[in-house]
Amino acid sequence: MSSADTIAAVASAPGRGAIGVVRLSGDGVARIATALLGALPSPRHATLATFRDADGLSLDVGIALYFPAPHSFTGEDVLELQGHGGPVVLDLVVRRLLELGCRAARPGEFSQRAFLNGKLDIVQAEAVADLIGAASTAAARAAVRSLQGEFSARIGALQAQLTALRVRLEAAIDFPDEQIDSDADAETGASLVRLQDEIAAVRASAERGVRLVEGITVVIAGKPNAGKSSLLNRLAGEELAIVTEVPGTTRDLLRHQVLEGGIPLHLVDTAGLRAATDAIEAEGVRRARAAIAQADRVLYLVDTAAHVPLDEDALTAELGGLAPGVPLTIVLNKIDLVAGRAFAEPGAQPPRIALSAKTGAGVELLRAHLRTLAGDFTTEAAAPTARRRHLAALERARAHLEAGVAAHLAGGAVELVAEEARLTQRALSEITGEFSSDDLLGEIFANFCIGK
Ligand SMILES: Nc1nc2c(ncn2[C@@H]2O[C@H](COP(=O)(O)OP(=O)(O)OP(=O)(O)O)[C@@H](O)[C@H]2O)c(=O)[nH]1
Ligand SMILES: [Mg+2]
Repeated sequence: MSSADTIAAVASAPGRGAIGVVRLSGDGVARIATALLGALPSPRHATLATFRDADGLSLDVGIALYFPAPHSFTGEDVLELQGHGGPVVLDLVVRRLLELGCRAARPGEFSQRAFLNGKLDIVQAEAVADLIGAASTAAARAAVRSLQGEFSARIGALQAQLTALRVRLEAAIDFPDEQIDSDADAETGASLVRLQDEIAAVRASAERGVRLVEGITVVIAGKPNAGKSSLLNRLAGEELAIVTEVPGTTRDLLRHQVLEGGIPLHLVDTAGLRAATDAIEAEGVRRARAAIAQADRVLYLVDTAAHVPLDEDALTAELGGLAPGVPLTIVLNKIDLVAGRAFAEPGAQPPRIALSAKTGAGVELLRAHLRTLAGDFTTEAAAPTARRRHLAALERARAHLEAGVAAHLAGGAVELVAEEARLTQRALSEITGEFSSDDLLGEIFANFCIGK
């Protein structure tokens, strides 16, 4: 497939650099290359060339690489120019290319063309963006795995099983006179159950993949003065939040990101939970509760010095006031004031850690705990990256399959089971892009860098 529009963009990062890369793709590449360089470079050979303007004056001297279709990133004719990496010189080259009939590429347009020409599926194209945006080595490794097609292959395997199932079901619909024997029926049931398990496994892996890219949100909560802001500052390694002995110091959410074990941790300091004394504090407490409800983990701080001995019943009652089901870790703070020792009981329900945000004693135990929590999502060394979009599609696939299983178990019409199998397959094909609306595609590629 070729494209009438020839697109051009700077592919290297903005700013000054040793080398700047300009990329072109489309039908006009051969003509434009000849005009710019005086001759068409031989395919796939690095050719030293002078890039010239309309009057034949030199704009730059660099390397030209010509990749004729279909053996290129986009599948179209591609020219890559490696010149000097100054913003002005790169701009001159791009302007000359526009003069010669190129159009400025939109963000992600090269990748979009690669997708349209069957060079990449959507998951792989997204992995390209994830690799470029990776905030940690773990995320970068996972993105490469997706790029190499690992995630796509798992979806492909599910699709193949669904196709086989649908062929069997359609045959039963087409030849209704042939009595469906109980063997075939049992086989359909077994396939459905197997598919359910496998979709659940892919979903769990995708969930870890999303965590790896997005990180986990850790909300620091507790009563006023428990030492929440002190703990945030300690974990961040800088004095971000105001700390005073006045209860109710923090009123707003304060966010800071740290990397722990290669996973981004989004720390959120919150206003102390109590019956607020004024409208500002009331809003702060409302925001704190909202943050708690959405947290991947809540560190619930208790001022041990103010509770000697610790009243377990009171603590249980306090925790009962939080949103139900929030994953909690109890942090017993200010152990320096009670001459207590730092300890960690990660196996307790909920886990407990005693520390001092002020002296730093025990903070390493908390860090280790957080690393383990983040790792819970990512321990599977082979997890490829994934996105929320994929999770949503897997969820739709799961729901349709479940409906299919229910119809099958209820002895319902084969047509019903077949229809749900078709919808399951359709939801899965949205992931790799065989069945995606143009709007969705546009949205995905619009989030890419220009030149990618
Ligand atoms: N001795 C001791 N004091 C601490 C410790 N952690 C915090 N504090 C003190 O406790 C007081 C309250 O600390 P903050 O960090 O502001 O507490 P907070 O939970 O953010 O309080 P609010 O924002 O008002 O809800 C300050 O005077 C801190 O210096 C600790 O581990 N040991
Ligand atoms: Mg505070």
